[in-house]
Amino acid sequence: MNDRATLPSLENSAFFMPFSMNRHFKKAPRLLARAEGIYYYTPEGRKLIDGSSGLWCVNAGHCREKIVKAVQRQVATLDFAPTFQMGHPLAFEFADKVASLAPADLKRVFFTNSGSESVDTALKLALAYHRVRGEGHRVRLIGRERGYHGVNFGGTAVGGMVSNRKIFGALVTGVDHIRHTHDLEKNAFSRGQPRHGAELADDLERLCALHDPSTIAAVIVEPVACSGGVLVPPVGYLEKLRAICDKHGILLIFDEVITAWGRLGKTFGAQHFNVIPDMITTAKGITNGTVPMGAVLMRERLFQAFMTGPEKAIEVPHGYTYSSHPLACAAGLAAMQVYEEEGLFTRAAELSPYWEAQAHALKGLPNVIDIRNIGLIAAIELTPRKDAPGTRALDAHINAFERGLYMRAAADTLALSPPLIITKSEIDQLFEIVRDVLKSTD
Ligand code: PXG
Repeated sequence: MNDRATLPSLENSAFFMPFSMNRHFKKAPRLLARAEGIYYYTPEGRKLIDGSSGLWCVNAGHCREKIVKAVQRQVATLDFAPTFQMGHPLAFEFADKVASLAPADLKRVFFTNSGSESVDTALKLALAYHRVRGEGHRVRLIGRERGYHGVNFGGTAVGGMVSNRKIFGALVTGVDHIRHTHDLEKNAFSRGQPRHGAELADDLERLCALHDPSTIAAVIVEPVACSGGVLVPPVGYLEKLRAICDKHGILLIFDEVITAWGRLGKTFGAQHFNVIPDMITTAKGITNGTVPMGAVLMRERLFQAFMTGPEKAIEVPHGYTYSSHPLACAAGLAAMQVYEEEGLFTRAAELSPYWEAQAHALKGLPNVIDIRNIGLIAAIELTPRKDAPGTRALDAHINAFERGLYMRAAADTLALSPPLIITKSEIDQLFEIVRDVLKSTD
């Protein structure tokens, strides 16, 4: 086992790290060398609880044998196969598997390689759907403040986290945003869905009045806005959004890159909230994070709208070289098997009251101004330091790493979302570390 002294300095490394404080990190790196179950191990062999499922993706825990073996077998059998005018059986099998788990008639599946690609795919499909039906005037895309939809152009544009947008210019035209749902005054320390704020969905009516609803193609929201600070939708809010979209012929897209695959105790967040969108974007847990993959699920009428022209014409000129990559399909099929055999989505639902109780027991610790939770997600919002917003949560993240816990920080909110295989005693250990971290981060 390497120890820290023998590791080379990373200060001049060529690696331009994504979404990272490159210079700060490289001076004192936090490296992970190995993983198993709910644990990461550092190069020095120190064990950490993975409190964030990697980046909200390793829902069945790390290095699961079934998934590892499936990928190993696949890479030695069919390493790559095109799916432009060609195919390989696993792509069809996996699409059918995903469709079989989807709500209502969201039974058609377009594969991508990430959440960002899923989002941009869904936005393009929304525009194209209206266009092929003779409603090419529907060109506007509506996102929500504090939303996160990945980093491609469309997703950045409909995204609503200012810090992720402002240095990238004008992005995409014809985009607007409804208000976010965060309301500390009315909803602080809510357990599960907050009671106040369903009426915030009416902000979509404001944009319909402003732009004329016949110019709006789609609204995209995360059922739970995770990267923006774990903003759980108020009771009745998603239902209202659905009703307003229906009234005006606007497509509703749920970005379920995080909320799918058991995170809320069901396959999809749409099933948890019992609100059916027209498209679902997903990624991450679709392969348990093992191989990059994403997908867009759409309702039958959307798919059929494209299946109209001559058979010897490409229906939608869109797709990626690696759409339905054989390794991703193999990993995805194996991941679904693990999820099902171990009943992990039900397990998450059953654990969530315990998870909620342990999270809310942190109330009263220094600087804690809100605790939010849903499914196996919890967030702890801290008072920002005067003139240095975000640094308190960053320090807590580093402090936690030193104490044996990996957890994400977004602005001044700490976000926890462990693998769904976590046990009650491991939940206790996790929150014990969070407690120590909060007590020792000033
Ligand atoms: N949509 C949503 C809702 C997401 O959460 C993406 C799209 C983009 O997915 P890709 O696979 O392109 O990264 C995401 C990604 C965090 C964190 O800790 C969240 C994400 C990614 C990395 C970190 O909040 N979400």
